[in-house]
Amino acid sequence: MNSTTSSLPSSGGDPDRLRLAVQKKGRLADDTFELLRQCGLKVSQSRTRLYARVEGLPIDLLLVRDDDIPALVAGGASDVGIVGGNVFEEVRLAAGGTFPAKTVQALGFSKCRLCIAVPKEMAYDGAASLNGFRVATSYAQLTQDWLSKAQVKNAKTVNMNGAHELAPRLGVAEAICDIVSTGATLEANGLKVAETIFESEALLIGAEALPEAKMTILEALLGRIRGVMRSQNAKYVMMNAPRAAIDAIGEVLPGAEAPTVLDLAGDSSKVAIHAVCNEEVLWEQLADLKALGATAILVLDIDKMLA
Ligand code: PRT
Ligand code: ZN
Repeated sequence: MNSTTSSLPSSGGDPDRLRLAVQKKGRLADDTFELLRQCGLKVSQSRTRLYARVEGLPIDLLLVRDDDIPALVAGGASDVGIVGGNVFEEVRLAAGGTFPAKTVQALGFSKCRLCIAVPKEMAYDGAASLNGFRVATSYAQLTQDWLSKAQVKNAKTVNMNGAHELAPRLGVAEAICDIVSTGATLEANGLKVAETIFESEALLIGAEALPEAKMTILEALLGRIRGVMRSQNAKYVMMNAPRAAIDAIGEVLPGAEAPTVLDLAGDSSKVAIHAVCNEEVLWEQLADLKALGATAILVLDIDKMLA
């Protein structure tokens, strides 16, 4: 997380278009633009400018640093924004818990953990092992909050905006608190996770209240986002099966609503079963279906889904 930039755009804009603040460039940006694409929204202008128009719904994008997104939404310069839960929670805590923006929808991408890490060779034996430590981080609020809840004594945070993993070797801190994804950065720097203090994913955040026209656009956007999220997990499963096994097969199919059962031409003992499964379909479950007599089992991706 980096420090807030100086000049934020002022509020205003077209009252009939929803303003959505997104990260201009970085880890969140790619997944955010992919989500917009899957929602059928085309970003019509260059991503290097501050504003971009969206085709498909009346939405304008505000292209900014991720750290600025919570304040832009809270201050009314943007109606909604997409930001990491880690950044949103840090800013909310810094504001003392009275922050005029809320989570509208967790988006399920950019998943990561905020972790306290210590040198590998250190014998870590619970929170008390951190007593008296300096913790290098750019998440001072989340870290302090955790340290005090865990009753760690005399620990303090040292603000760093990058290269936290070097802090113990540089002698500026005994531990760090940073985002961990694969764990490769910690590993490469001789550190290990001591505590996970926050689980994060990208969030769609929004102003506490929006005018009706903008609320209508937000609901249309949310309908598409939820459709994309549902279709990412969902599979369309087809098979032929003995008529007598219909109920047993329904119990094996993960997260399936009532399956469609179709007669097969020329064989009254068998049927075709089609179902939308809302959860991952595992190889073990396919083996169970086969054991129940199912044949020609097909598992297909779903492109779009609207409930
Ligand atoms: O320029 P701007 O301020 O907009 O971007 P930024 O540099 O502040 O943020 P950026 O683009 O790096 O990350 C944006 C958001 O992505 C974060 O706030 C998190 O919500 C999320 N995210 C997901 C991550 C990671 N994964 C991640 N791995 N953010 C950072 N990391 C870094 C981490 O800081 C550490 O240096 O990756 C390293 C650890 O990764 P592993 O895989 O080695 O464990
Ligand atoms: Zn940032």
